[in-house]
Amino acid sequence: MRWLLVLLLSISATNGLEYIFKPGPLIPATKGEVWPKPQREDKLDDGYFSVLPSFFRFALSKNSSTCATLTEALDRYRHLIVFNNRRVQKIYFKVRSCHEADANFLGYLTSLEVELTGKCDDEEFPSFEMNEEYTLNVTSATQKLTSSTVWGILRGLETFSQLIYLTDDYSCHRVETTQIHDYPRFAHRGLLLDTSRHYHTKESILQLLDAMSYNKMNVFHWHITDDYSFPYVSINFPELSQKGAFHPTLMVYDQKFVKEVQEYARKRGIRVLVEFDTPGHTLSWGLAKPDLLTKCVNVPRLELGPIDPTKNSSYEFVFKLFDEIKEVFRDKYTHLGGDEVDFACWESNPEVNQFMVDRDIADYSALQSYYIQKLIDYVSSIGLKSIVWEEVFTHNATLPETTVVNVWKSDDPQSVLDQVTKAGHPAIISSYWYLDILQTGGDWLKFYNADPWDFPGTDQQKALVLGAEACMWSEVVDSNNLESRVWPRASAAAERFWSAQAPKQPALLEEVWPVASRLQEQTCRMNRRGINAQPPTGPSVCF
Ligand code: CP6
Repeated sequence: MRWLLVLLLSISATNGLEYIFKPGPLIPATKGEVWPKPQREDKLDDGYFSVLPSFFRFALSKNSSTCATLTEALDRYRHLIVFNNRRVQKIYFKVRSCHEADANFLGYLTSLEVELTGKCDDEEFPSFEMNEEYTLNVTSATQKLTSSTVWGILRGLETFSQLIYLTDDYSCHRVETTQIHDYPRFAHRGLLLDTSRHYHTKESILQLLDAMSYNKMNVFHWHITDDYSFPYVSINFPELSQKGAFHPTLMVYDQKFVKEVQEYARKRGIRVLVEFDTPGHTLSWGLAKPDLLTKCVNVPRLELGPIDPTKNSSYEFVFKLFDEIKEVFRDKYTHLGGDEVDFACWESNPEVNQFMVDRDIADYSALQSYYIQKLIDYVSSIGLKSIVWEEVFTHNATLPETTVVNVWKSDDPQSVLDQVTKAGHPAIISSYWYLDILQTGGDWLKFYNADPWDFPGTDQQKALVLGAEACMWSEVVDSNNLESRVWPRASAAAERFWSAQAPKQPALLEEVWPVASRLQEQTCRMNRRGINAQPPTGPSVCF
């Protein structure tokens, strides 16, 4: 067997980490290390506490505000601390034996004090402006988590839960003394899920949100419709999903579920950013509304194209849909799409061409801009902020400066980011984190080493980068393989989006090894919590 492994590994040893990690030691898991790495973590000494998970509780400070979001989070994390540690432990047989004899043993940690200094409002949804900063002290003097917002408390609870580890003989849980002051590097740390190419079950979407919170990601970018299906059950236009979903009742997201997703996400400090992509990627809309789409004239294999930008009825329809989106989805931002508009159909249609002549629209890019400008103006008039894919910018639409541009193409993201931010637009960058593009073991390192600030630009331009997203386009992914495709590869991106920029990106084995070991532990941790994350790097074992 072993020679077979050596043979396979030497055949595939061409690039990436499979070259570095030739057969040798297993990838170790460094326990009690936090992923993503906190901005500031100081270990003052070698002291540690023992924890008996079943006896541990959170204690709200007497000065603390409280609300259901907070108390439910405390319950959730207490549950995780108790139950995610139930794999291989002798604790049930050795409950009273974690009293260590060595000088670093500080006693049992039976509770963590939690203090929310600001207000807590269960009606409030997380927003782009939310503050996620927290302080966590576990020292002989204080054991306390403090934040001015409930969002900061959520992040701090995640960190605290990760600090608890099981000793190598599987007998006792410990927390080492530590002082953490933490906050994100980028406010927008997204994960895009495409629910049109394949249907993703409700359970797997909620599970995805759980795993996002384990990695401190805070934006669920829901690419809810596309050419292949329209699973959103619209209030104003129920026929869209009746005709456009893969199944009219089983493979849809009804209003109840859309509410549930947003509530589930809110409780975890995650925003739901919905994308109804137009004018391209809308073939599934045409199943219920054929008149909405441009008729292609003698184009081989194409009968309908993008939304017809020449008809008033198109705008009336799309505006009415966005009226509904504004009511149903609670985030201030909405993603308007605007990517990959195929011009073949517009080119073929004489009425479209006449429309352009009449209005002095010089080319099809300008026609696309004509459409999207109208949409941006409308959406802004009803109080929503717009995010668009990069073509909307590169095709020279006249955009309000506040329009956020989502850079996604991989040919030259650095120069596009430079142009977008030079023009004063906020930007989100997705180009480097395509989870659907799969290499063999260790391809997380390319996700880890790509950086949103890696473009030539002034500090002022860099400040316009709101954050970044990892993208799960679902051409070959459904609920059967979603989790293992996303995790832990998206965890690599999550650390890049949250943590401070390292002075040097790891490349050599000795630089990569500590990161790989921490990611190994994050993977094992997700496994313990019921997430089917795949082994990140190479041969390993999780407990
Ligand atoms: N679907 C939609 C896609 C992509 C985009 N939009 C896409 C294309 C190529 C790559 C990655 C993603 N599958 N609607 C572009 C934003 Cl490499």
